[in-house]
Amino acid sequence: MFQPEIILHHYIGSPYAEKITTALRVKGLPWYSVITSNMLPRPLLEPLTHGYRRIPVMQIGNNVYCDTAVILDELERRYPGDEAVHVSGLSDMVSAWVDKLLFGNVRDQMPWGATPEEQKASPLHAAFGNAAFLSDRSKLSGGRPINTEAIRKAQPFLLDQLLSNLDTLEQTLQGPMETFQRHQQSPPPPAVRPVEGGWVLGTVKPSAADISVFGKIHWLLMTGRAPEYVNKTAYPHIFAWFSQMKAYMKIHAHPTQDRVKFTGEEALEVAKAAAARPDKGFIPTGEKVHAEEKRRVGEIVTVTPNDYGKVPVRGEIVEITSRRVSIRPEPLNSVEVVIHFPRNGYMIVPVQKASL
Ligand SMILES: N[C@@H](CCC(=O)N[C@@H](CS)C(=O)NCC(=O)O)C(=O)O
Repeated sequence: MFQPEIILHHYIGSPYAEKITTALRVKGLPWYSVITSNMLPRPLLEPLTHGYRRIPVMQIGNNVYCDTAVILDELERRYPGDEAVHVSGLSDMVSAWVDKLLFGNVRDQMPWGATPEEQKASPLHAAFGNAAFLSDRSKLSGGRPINTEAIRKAQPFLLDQLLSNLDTLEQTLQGPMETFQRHQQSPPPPAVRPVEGGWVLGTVKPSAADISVFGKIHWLLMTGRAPEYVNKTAYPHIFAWFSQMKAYMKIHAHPTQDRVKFTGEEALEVAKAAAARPDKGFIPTGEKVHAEEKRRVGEIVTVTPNDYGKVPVRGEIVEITSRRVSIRPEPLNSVEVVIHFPRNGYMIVPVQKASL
């Protein structure tokens, strides 16, 4: 059987991982799925990520892609397809709104501190009631203990912010959905480009904007509390769009190699084999770098997320472009990798060569 190139390290219930599984299904790509723990430690992932602790992580050979932004970019670069998933800068702007605002709104409505009785409802409830998971998430966001009682008390008030952003989404989808429904009733003449679906940016096929929004709405619906405030009556266009996304993925997902199970050990073997190739498994993209760029290939740096999970990853720059930085760390357990990060949201700081 043909072996998928893409390996996704993820766990079920991660809204960011859901963004990538959605992208793979929209694009109909075959992929291996390595299920990780939903908290640290992840000993089999560490030789690939060198301290970067967030999920998902995509691996192709010994190239390791950290953060959904660079993962989506790389999927589009390697597997462009007939309709770009990216729609100029607009889909990036929508994704930023989703990841910063909508993500926070939905996270605030999670079943924080679920009681043993509530934990029976779903794996999501079990995680949010698990003391070890809560302590892991407190470390992720800087070490302050998470006061689940205070969050639960604030939830009704935080909900107003979620609803306000869902209203924005509903309004955004109204135009594209109505155009789609009109075209279904009376199709446009063949000379006019067909409108297949009413997607967030009014595109013919789902764009990165749809892919980003889908993960967070799916996460929200997993809480099970959603019907109280998110339902078809209040948000008809969001619900119609959500069903349409699910139907689209059902039709377009790779028919036989969607989510082929793989182990962490097998993934490490793939990385080692790729590093043994003459090009050491890495070919630069050759893409543009900003004219004012200060960092250079060959420099030793640390790359650290700006927001949370701020663990620096140290290595030598092998490529730097306007959108990504790629570094080669000192191998861990003899696994030579190149790690790619997006520029946006990550700080690149030079370190003394002598101290590497
Ligand atoms: N900006 C990152 C955020 C990823 C993120 O926050 N992932 C969550 C899971 S949904 C996470 O890693 N939580 C901590 C962990 O799993 O260790 C991305 O787009 O990939």
